[in-house]
Amino acid sequence: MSTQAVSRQVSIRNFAAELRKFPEAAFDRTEQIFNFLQNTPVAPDTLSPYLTWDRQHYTRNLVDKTPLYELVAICWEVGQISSVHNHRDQNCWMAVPVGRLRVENYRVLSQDLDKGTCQLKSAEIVEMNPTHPCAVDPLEPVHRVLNPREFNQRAVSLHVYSRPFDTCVVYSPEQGTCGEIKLHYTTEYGKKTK
Ligand code: CSS
Ligand code: FE2
Repeated sequence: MSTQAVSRQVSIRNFAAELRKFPEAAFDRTEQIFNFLQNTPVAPDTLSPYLTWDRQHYTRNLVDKTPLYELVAICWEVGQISSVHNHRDQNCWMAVPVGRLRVENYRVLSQDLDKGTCQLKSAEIVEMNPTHPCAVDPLEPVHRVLNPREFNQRAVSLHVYSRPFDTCVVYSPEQGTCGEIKLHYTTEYGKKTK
């Protein structure tokens, strides 16, 4: 029999309220917020105002934003994949209250953003699910997230990005190219973005 304590689920509202209590210093390292995610699973039924689905692309739904971080709910249809990207050398934590997701990390061997060229090498692969959140390694921050066909279910992830960011660098490991893109929200605080 498992003796592991099962953490009680909290509403996304309480999760966001608790996150707001952390001091600035907590967002400069990964450990404290990672522990918070690990100990504070979000009840899936409370996420409904933030869930939007699009067959063409995963959706990005803003839940909360402060000068220190943004909290974004991302909805993944079966088979959807993010580009290979970085987080602007900032911190990112992810929890997966619904379904499972795979994170594939890459090592950047070289990068020249002005020329738009790069060399990437595949690194670790980790799975996230309701009991396994993850923190992006600040030393190896390039990755993609995917909801593989074989998982055969929709997934929802919660992302804490510190600081808030609206651009990132995307990479094509096969072609050895990279470039900056702008990020958009599908909904903000439960309402469609204009
Ligand atoms: N960083 C991607 C999602 S995968 S972590 C995004 O915000 O769109
Ligand atoms: Fe990411």
